[in-house]
Amino acid sequence: MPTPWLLLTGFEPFGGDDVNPSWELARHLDGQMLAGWPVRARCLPCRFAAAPQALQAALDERPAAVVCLGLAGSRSALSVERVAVNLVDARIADNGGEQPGDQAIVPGGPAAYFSRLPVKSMVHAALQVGVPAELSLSAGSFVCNQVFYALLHALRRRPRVAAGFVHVPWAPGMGASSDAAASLPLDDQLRGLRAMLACVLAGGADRQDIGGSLC
Ligand code: PCA
Repeated sequence: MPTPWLLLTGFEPFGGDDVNPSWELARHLDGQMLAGWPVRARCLPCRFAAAPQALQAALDERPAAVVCLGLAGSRSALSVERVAVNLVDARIADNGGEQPGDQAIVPGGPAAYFSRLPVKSMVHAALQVGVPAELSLSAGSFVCNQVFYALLHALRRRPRVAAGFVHVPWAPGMGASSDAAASLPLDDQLRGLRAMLACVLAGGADRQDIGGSLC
């Protein structure tokens, strides 16, 4: 039986920036052992036409758990995404110059998939180590949501593979478009992420905390 391993993805820079903290985090953990699991990191292109295929190539290597990371530049906490929607509506062009609007990711596919990660336990684990973390009900409608949806769609017949998505903030001073008010030092992000991943790899049921949000 091959050793189970964790696939951790990040994204290449986009929107004119020359760095993406999601890939900096994934790259840092590449080759490390977490809770006895080897971590393999892959960098995904920020292009609608190429990201799902790049993800599929990594899934074909049969990881036992998958956590995808992406930058959410307006957020100041690690955001564990709960739901991926079957929608692309790009506010900016991707790195290939494409800007699709109001399209299904998988025509005829389910409207949405829920994360398969223990999302409340992950938020709790990061908060326990002093790192701001939150649940999020929307991964947006750009390439991150596309990858999150494609991930859960691709794994729909592999129910034992834990899989989901975490958005990360800018680190201070990183990226031309970074907003100092919404940033978190990379070391803190890494500490919170390690705590979250340990929780994923422990494989337990999610916490039953009172949560959710009111509008
Ligand atoms: N963030 C973008 C795409 C790549 C990334 O890191 C998003 O939130 O869709």
